[in-house]
Amino acid sequence: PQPTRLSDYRPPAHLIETLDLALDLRDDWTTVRATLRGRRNPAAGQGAAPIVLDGEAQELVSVTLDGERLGPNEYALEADRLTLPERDGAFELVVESRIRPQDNSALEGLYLSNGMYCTQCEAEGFRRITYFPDRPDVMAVYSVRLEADAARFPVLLSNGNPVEQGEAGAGRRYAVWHDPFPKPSYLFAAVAGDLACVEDRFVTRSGREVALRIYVEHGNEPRTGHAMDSLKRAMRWDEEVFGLEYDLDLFMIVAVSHFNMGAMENKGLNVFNSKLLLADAATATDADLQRVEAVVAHEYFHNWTGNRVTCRDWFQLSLKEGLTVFRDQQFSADMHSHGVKRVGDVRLLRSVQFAEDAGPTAHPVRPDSYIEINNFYTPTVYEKGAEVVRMIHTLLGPAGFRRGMDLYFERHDGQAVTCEDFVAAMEDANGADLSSFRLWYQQAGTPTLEADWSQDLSARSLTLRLRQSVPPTPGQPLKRPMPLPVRAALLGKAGGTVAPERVLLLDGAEASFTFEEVGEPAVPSLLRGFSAPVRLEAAWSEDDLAFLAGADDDPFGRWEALQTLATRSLLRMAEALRAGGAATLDQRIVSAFRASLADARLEPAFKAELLTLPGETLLGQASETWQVDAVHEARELARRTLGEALRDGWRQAYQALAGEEGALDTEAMGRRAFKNAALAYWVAAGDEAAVAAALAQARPDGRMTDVVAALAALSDLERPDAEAALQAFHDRWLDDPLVLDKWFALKATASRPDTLATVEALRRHPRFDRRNPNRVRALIGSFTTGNPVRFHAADGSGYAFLAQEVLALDKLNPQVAARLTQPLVRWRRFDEGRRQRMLEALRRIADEPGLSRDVFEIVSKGLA
Ligand code: B3K
Ligand code: ZN
Repeated sequence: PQPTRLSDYRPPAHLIETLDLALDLRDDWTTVRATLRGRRNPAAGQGAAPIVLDGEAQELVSVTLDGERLGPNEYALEADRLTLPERDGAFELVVESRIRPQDNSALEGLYLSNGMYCTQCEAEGFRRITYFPDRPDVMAVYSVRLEADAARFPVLLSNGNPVEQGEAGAGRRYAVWHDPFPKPSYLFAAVAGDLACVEDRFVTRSGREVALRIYVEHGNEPRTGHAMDSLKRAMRWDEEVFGLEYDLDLFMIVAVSHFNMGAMENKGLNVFNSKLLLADAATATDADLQRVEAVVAHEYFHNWTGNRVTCRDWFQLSLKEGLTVFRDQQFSADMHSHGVKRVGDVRLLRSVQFAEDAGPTAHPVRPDSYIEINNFYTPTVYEKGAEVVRMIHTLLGPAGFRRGMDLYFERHDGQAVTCEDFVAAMEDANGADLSSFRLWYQQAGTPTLEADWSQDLSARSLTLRLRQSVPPTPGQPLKRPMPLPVRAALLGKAGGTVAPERVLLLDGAEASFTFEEVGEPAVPSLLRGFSAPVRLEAAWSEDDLAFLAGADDDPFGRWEALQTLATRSLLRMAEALRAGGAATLDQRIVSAFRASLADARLEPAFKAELLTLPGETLLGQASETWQVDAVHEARELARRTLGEALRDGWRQAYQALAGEEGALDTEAMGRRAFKNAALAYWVAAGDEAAVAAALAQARPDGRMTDVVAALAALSDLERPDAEAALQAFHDRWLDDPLVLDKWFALKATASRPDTLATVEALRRHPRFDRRNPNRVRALIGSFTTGNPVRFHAADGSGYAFLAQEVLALDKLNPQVAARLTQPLVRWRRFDEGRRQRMLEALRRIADEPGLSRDVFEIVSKGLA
C-alpha cells in the first residue's frame, strides 16, 4: 500500500452542491441511489476534467450522467474508484449500487448492530455506501430517503430535519430527511431500527426551542438520564463560554452496541457506543459517568468545531480533534474540579501520548503522510493536539483566546480549513506572532525541558535557567526548539508565595529568567498546571519535592511533586530488587502520604489522586529499560508498605465514608474515590478486616463504583471468597453487556500468575464475541494494556497470544485489530529477551498473507 501525503494535496476537480440519497434497506441487499448535482471547481484548474468518485465494497448497478445512461465502456471501474467522462460546467449524476450491510464486520460504512442498521463514515466509510468524492473539502446539502420493513425498523433517522414519512406499501415504511447545512460526507449518518426514544428540550439563549432525542434499545430508557443532563449542560456551557448556539431544531443521539470507537459527531445525529451513553449509578462507575458527560459534550462541541468549520483534508484532523478535546477538558473542569481534571488529563497524556511520541509510530500533531487514516486517530492528534491549543490559550489568555475563536468562526463558518487557518485567526485577532509556534504542529517527539536555578540572597534575586531539546523521531532526525510557555512561581521555604505566578516563554534552546525582590530562601514551582507537554527535568532535591508535595498552591504542582518523588524512589527500589537486594520505600513518601491523608483542607477527589502511586507503565517509561518484573514488585511492595504504615488512617478514612448514601454530585464522587483508594491500601496491608470490608462492598447489587473498586482490590488475591465475589458479579450481570465487560476486564487485569491462561480460556466464554469491539477491548485490550506484568511475561507468551488475536481479528475488523497491535511496536523499551520475542510476534503478524492496510501500517512501522 502507498502512503497519502500532505504535500500531494490538490483541491477537488469537482464540487458537489446537493446529494439526494435513497437507501432501500432489504434483507438480501441494500440498494443505494445517489443523485449528485455538481460542477467543476474553479479553484482546481481550467477546462474539463473527468469526474472521479471514491467507492469500494459495493456492486455498481447503473450510472446516468446528465440524463444519459452510461455503458460499461464509458466509465472506468476500479476496486476503489469510479472514473466518469469529463465535465467542465455543471452536471447531474445518478449512481445506483448495492451493498450488504449484514456482512459488514469492519463496522465502517453501513452495518448492522444488534439488528439495527447504523453508519460510521468518518474517516472514509461513506465510500462503502455509495460512489462519491469522499473527502472533507467536498461539502454538499443532503436529502436522504430511507425505506425499510415497517415492523422491524419503525425508526428511520438521518441528519437534519424530518421532511416526511409514510407507508411505502408491502409492509414497508419510508422517511425523508433534509440537512440544510452543507457537510462533508464523513458527517453523514443513517439509522434504522426498533428503538425507544427519550425526549427532552433545550431553549437556546436566543430563545429557540430545540428538541433533544436519545434513541436506545428498548429497556435502556432509564439509563439515558445522565447523558441527557450532560447534553443540556454542554449546550449551556458552549453558549456561555464561547457564545456558540445550536443551529438545528432537533438534536439526536443513538446508542449502538457495536462501535469501533467512542462516538461520532454526525450533524444533528450523533451515534454513540452504548458504553459512552448508557449510564446510571447501578450499572456505571463514577468514572464512567464522568466519561459519558465528557464524550456527550465533546461530540456536541464538534457541531461548531468540526461540523460548521471542518477539515480541508485528513492531515488537519487535529484542527477539529485537538480543539474539541481542549473544549471538553475545559467543560469538565468547570463542571467538577480544575485540579483533579488536569491531573487526570496529564496522567493520560503521559501514559499514552508520551509513549507514542517515543516509539516507532510517533508522528506530528499534523502528520505528513499516512497509509490508513484510521490509524491516525491517536493520542498525539487528540491529546497532544489539545495541549497545543491549551498553550495558545495560555499565551493569549482566556479573553484573547475567545477573540481568536470568534474570528475563526467569522472567517471560516461553512468552510473546510487547515490548522494554519486556526493559528492565523488566533494571531490576527490578537496582533500576536505565533510563527515559531507552528512547529508544534510539525515536529513529533516530546521535548525535554531542563531547569536549574541559583538564588543570591544578598542581591535578593533568583535566576532560573531553562534549556530544551527535542528528540529525533522517525523521519525527523533534527528538530528546532519550540516555544514553551512555562508557568512559574516561587514559594518561600518558610511558607507563602515569594513571587507570584508568571508565564515564562522559552522561545529558543535556552534562556535565563531572573526574579527580583526575593528576600528569603525559595523553591521554584515550575510548569504549573502542566503548561507545556514536555518532560521536565528540574534540579529539585528530594527535600524540595517533599516540600512542594505539601506546600505547592498549584494543585497540579503539588500532585506532580509527590509523583516525582515516588517515581525516583520506586525506580531505586526496582533497581535494588533487580540486583537481588532488598528495597525500602523512601520515608519521605510515607510522611507525605500521612500528611495528605490527614489534610482536611484537601478535596477528597484530589486526595485520591495524590495518594495514587505512578502506574507501572509510567514507571517503565521513566527508565532507560523497563524492568517489568522489578517495577511490578517494587510498586506492590510500596503499596504494602504504605498500607501497613498508615493502616489506621486507611481504616478510619474508609469507615468514616463507607456508610454514606451515594449521590451523583462531584463531591460525593470525590468522597467515593478517596474511600476506595483507602480501601485498596487497607487491603494491601493484608488485614483480614479489610478483606471482609471489601467482600461486603463487592456484593453485586451495590453501587457500581463501589462494587468494581472492591472487586479490583480483591481480584489479585488467590482465595476462594475473593474468587466467589467475582463469580457472583458475573452471574448477576451475565445478561448486561456493558457490565459484563467490566467483569471481563477485571479478570484480564488481575496480576495473579494464571491470568494469561484465564484470558485464553475466556475466549471460549459463551458471551465472548470477536465481532463486538467492546468485548474485544474488555478482554484482550485490558490484558495487553492494563496488565503489564502478565502481558510482558518474559517467556513471550503474552506476545504470542496477542499476535494470534490480531490475526484473527484482522479478518473481521481491521481498525480494531490495528489498535490492538500497538503494544507490540514499543519493543525498544524492553530488555533483550523481551525485544526478541516482541519482534517475533510482529514478524508473525507481518508474514500473514492478506493483511489489512491498517495492521500492515502499524507492524511495518514497528519493524522499521
Ligand atoms: N470523530 C470521531 C472519531 C472518528 C474515528 C474514525 N476512525 C469521534 C470524535 O473524535 O469525536
Ligand atoms: Zn472528536
